[in-house]
Amino acid sequence: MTIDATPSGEPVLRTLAPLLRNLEREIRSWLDRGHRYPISAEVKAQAATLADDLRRHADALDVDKPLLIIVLMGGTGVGKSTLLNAMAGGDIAQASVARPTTRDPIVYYHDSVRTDRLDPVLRHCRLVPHDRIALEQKIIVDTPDLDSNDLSNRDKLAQVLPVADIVLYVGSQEKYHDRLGWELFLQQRRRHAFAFVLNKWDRCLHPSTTGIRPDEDLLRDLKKAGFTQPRLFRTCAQYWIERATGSSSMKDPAGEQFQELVHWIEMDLSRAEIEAIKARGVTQLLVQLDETMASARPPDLSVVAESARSAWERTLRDESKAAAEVLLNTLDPYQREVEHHFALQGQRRFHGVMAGYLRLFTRVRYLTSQLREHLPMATRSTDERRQLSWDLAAFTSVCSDDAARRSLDARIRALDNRLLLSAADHGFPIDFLQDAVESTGRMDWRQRFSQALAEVLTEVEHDWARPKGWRRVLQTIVVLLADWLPIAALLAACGFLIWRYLNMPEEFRLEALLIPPAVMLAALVCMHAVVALLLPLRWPAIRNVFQSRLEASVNSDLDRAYLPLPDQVASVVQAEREEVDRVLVQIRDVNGWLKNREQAASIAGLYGEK
Ligand SMILES: Nc1nc2c(ncn2[C@@H]2O[C@H](COP(=O)(O)OP(=O)(O)OP(=O)(O)O)[C@@H](O)[C@H]2O)c(=O)[nH]1
Ligand SMILES: [Mg+2]
Repeated sequence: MTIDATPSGEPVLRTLAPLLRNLEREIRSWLDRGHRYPISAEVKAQAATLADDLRRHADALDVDKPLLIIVLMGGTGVGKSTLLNAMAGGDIAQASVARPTTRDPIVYYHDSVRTDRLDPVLRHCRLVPHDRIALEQKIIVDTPDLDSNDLSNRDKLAQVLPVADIVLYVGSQEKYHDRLGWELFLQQRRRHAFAFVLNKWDRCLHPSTTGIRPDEDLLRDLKKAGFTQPRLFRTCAQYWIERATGSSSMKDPAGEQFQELVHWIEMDLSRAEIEAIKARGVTQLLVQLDETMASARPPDLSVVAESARSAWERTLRDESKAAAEVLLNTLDPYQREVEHHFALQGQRRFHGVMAGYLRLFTRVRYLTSQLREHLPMATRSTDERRQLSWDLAAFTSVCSDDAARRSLDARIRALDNRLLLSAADHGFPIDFLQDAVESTGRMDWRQRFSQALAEVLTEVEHDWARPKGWRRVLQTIVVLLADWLPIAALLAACGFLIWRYLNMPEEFRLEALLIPPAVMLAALVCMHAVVALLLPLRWPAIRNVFQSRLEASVNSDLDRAYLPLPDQVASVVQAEREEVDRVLVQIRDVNGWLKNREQAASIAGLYGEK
């Protein structure tokens, strides 16, 4: 990575800090928002941890000279503290045969570094300053072991690990590949740069019982873990301690590389390498963030929403048919009342004698009708029209309540399930739809059905009373005839009587006065028959019209309530998907920015390839 200083001397990496802070804000506000698409607690926790890491990296980069943090990690007794002491050339960390020895992390840093610049995690450790200029930009941290029974030691290591730029994984001849340490390494290898130390090299020189030297065995395993050219240092820390104190009882072990390790830390990890490692750390963080966000990316539901919608159309059509039938069945027992009501409405078309005759006839005919007792009537009003009307809303609400009691409520609940299952069959995840469908199912369907009944009843009545086309012409003629023919018959009969009286007075009898009303009555009866024949009013005749209208009305109600749901949910999920995409684009932009500056040659071996 070419993270060289810019001509002004300012490190390019520093410009990364605001980008990372911005990304952190994005992630946090995404986490704070409610999501329709369920995001697992694990992904949320991971995203929150990564947001913390972003902040940490941003703070670490927002300086003139970034500090490289090298963390010693390994099992108890492998010689981490001895190694730090040997590098420091003094008794910095307590090292002993007691297991475990180190209880608190020790931060070995240059005295020019302001401690308030250190990551808060490090600030709370034991701080040991030094004045070695070669380690000016480097901080070495000795940590408690990762494998003793004291679990608080592991916690302390876990707190320090996130700040590590390089993890120096220390092992010894008997402990370079213990399960706990290796698992931790595998888990952390993608988050940090790794270098390896095989300490107690003096004990490694003789092949083990397996016949393979520990360093070769370790290299082989590292290769399997993706580290093809790892930085491995074979050291004998104790030898250098003893040498410094002049009490050396050990011989110079062949192939020992402690000085190479010191040289690597002091010299090879120059400013360019430090910035490259820092940048690489950011890249690794961004890759993880990318994976985490990608796993939280909601699917595109637009296509499945479309097919769920068409499947729902069919289901709702069937359901409307069934619901209309149930509602109509509740009307059937009241057919006489409905006919009566229609008859009363129909009478309004006639005037004069015919109107009076029909009123009388209807009253007699429906004498047995239970309309008045059964149904809420508005008969208390003095207004004649209202006297004839009935309370349609109350009637339909009685019917729809009855229907709901019988089966409509259960049908709606079953409908919810059918719709959800059918959506699932078309690939629409039920979880997203369940709430919306169930709350639609909980709507006041009784009231809606009652309204549909009332509307359809009014519509049918309106059409029946005011037909269109040829039926309108027929009705006008019939009504005209019915209104005038009886009067004309009466007048004709009267005229005939007068004529007879004037011409043949001797033949006139008093009973002859009954002829005109009889003729008029006959005309009324005939016209009534014609009306009944040509403008029939029977429940079975209007039931079919009523059923198809009711079906259409219920269908449009159900469609309006349910059909938009898949699209609505899909578009909410789509908006969430776009939010995630926006964050992903930002992550990839920053990563691209870093890749463009990649050089990596001198730090390649510190990273695994998988
Ligand atoms: N033979 C040999 N012994 C060593 C070497 N380095 C360290 N030791 C010894 O190993 C023992 C443990 O060393 P420490 O430095 O305390 O080990 P540690 O890894 O810090 O252990 P914890 O603090 O418990 O995690 C000490 O008695 C050291 O003298 C070495 O290179 N060769
Ligand atoms: Mg120690």
